[in-house]
Amino acid sequence: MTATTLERPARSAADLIAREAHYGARNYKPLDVVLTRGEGVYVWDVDGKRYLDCLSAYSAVNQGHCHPRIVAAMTEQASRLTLTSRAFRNDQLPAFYEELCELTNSHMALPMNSGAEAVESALKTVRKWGYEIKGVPEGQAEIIVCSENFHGRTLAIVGFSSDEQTRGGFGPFAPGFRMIPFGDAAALEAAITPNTVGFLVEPIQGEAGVMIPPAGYFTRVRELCTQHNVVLILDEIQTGLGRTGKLLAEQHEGIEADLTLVGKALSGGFYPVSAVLSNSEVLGVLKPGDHGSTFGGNPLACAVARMALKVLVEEGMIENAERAGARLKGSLASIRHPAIKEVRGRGLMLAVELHPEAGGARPVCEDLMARGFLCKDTHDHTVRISPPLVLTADQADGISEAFEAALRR
Ligand code: IF1
Repeated sequence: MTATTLERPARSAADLIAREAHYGARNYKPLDVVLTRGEGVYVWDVDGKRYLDCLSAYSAVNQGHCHPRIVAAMTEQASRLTLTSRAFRNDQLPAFYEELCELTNSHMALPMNSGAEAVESALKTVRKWGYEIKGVPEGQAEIIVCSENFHGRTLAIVGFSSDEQTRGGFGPFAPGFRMIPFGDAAALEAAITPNTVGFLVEPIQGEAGVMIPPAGYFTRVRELCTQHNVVLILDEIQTGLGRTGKLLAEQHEGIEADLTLVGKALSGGFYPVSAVLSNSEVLGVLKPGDHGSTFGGNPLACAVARMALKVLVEEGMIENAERAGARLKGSLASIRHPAIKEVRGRGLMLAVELHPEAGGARPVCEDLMARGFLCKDTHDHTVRISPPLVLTADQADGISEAFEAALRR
């Protein structure tokens, strides 16, 4: 560090924003709020103003910001052992496997870091399963995905996105993917061929605007996948770990996926931790050397994730998501305002869609920010509301009151 850097005084929000704009890649356009501290549902900006976080880092902070028990687990493990690589064993990984598999009713788990890596890992695994177990001819495996999906930012994943900005300019892309409409079981049936190895789908499409499929869709999807020997891969990276009021969103549908992907809240937002959960023998096709990651399954990640799962369950956060979510959805739905087109969602994964004439979701988010509530717009007209799962009834009421006031302005 140079002397001038050391001598720099504390910076204002405007100055921090300017430096970020100068040195950082410009792949985001965040709200102009510079956060420096968090606790539970609240975050504070550099000027000391408090906000209720209605995004939870896209559901990574389900347990609330800086949960003290996760802080303790992380700092304790950080001063003991952080990384061994998988060339050697560590004493946290077995407990992480055991606790994660028992909680989610899985046979096996594959630890990774980001959500996109978990998705990539599942895609690799189902292809290998297809060749070795299903008997698909080499190089012919097909994976079915849904339009309006969001599964991450890697090349294979953006290659099967239907969003022009997500995929545009990044080709050429990997072959072997077919796209069908979300929520349409007949389209799935029509798209399955003898070479179909997997169907990758979100239980509720998040980025698409919190889109809930028709009742019975997943029952039929499960039947079709079983009937045609297709691996059902549910991306629960956003919907999983309590967000919708159940541990996994599949429980609302009464089904079990073959592969379930979790990430985000698996660490309570402390650290990138993801996993592929296997409820069949699909993960069994991976042999030593087939797949891996320097950081996947590291002892720091495992210690953090173990505590993140423990507090989620022990502190009743999943039940609270159901309870507080029902209250918040009810109060949002009771707002009588012509701008509101629809209030939808499950648990604390909620969205308010505005009519196109209402002037867009971003101005509403900016007004909410001024009132001390941080929300994120999506697809121009939808405001997503997904606060941490420790939200109280009063805080839920505060969100809908602020939302109504923002609309009335
Ligand atoms: C960004 C969205 C949310 C995900 C599902 C996998 C991943 C994600 C269902 C990849 C990630 C994030 C990424 C974040 C924005 C965000 C997002 F608006 F883009 F769609 F949450 F709704 N599957 N979603 O939602 O996980 O590799 O990021 O750990 O800025 O790209 P990751």
